[in-house]
Amino acid sequence: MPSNSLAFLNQPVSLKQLDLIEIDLPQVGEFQSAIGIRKSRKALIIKWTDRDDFFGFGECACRPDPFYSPEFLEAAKLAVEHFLFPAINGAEQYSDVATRMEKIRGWNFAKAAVEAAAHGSIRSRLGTTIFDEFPHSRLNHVPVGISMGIQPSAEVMFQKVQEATNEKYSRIKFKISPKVNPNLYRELLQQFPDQHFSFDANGTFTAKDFDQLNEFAQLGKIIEQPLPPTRLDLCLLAKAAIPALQICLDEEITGIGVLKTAHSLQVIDELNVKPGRVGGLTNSLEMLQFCFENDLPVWIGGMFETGIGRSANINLASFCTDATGHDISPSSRYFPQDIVTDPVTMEDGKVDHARFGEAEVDEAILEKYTISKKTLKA
Ligand code: OSB
Ligand code: MG
Repeated sequence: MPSNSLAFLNQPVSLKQLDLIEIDLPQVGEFQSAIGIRKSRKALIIKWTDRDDFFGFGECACRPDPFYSPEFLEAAKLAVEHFLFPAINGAEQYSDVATRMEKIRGWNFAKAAVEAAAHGSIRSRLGTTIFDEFPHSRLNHVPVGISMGIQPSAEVMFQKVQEATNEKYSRIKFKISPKVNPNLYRELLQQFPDQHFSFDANGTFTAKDFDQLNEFAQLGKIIEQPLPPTRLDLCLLAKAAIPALQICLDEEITGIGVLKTAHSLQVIDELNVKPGRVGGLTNSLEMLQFCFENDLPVWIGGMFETGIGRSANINLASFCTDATGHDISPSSRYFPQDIVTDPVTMEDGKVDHARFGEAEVDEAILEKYTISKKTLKA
């Protein structure tokens, strides 16, 4: 695996202290999916300070509840304090950070935050990143897709689609569940023949919903995580029962092993990579590598990240040269105020990876939204 042999993995690291900074960032509006309604963005920001006072930040992007993944924010804080911090304390090179965390099962979002913070401390010391070494071509301008929450009426939805199309979003993803009427979309899709559409069910369809799932599949668009995670058996049944079904996996794919399994079972047509869900930057690059080698379409998802997590997503997205769009909308779509000095903006439906991949935290703004802070001394 080439991403395993990147020289960056051997970069020395040292740790003076790890800060666990919990923030509560106001959102622009509410977002409704099958998972629930989200009104503000709670996140755990990890700051890694090395012995020469170079520092970097990482974002733990899991939800405050266990409705997307088992990991939730309060618990992730405990996992970092009681298990991840003791495990990484004494790491001597970048790859050690991920390797030492392997003995702790799960907690991928927390691990990704710690790894990203270590990565940031190296970036601030050397000015280089792991992305600089990944041997694939990159886009300078990354196309942006929009993830649209469940809307109160067909009229509102139509209007939102019109707005997103006017703003040049290159793909519109609708949140769905078995409670949503598939007929709502038939006309809508016809009215925007040049727009790319997809659906995201967040694992809400089960074996008894195959008729309804078939109706969505008949619309000819890919469906993200139609069935619950850890149910590749249901993906197999659904693929056999519904020939039109095209599956993008999100929640299911927590590691390279399950990705390879899903691929060999032919139940995955596309992969959504989120660095938090897969446990970090190194794991994300390994997955991109697998997708490129196997011609599996891949794009980068989102968890409503602040500018910190968003910058990692943008870097990863720049390698997905064939993707229609990624869930990396501009900061202003999510937050009245982001915690970075240069919040992400979109031009012509694209974000500039060189500019927004290098996020710097505005520590005064970070402090303004901090609700708790704990310092762990190495
Ligand atoms: O399923 O992709 C998802 C946000 C939180 C949890 C799960 C998901 C999402 C999104 C966010 O769809 C999309 C975005 O960040 O714009
Ligand atoms: Mg999803």
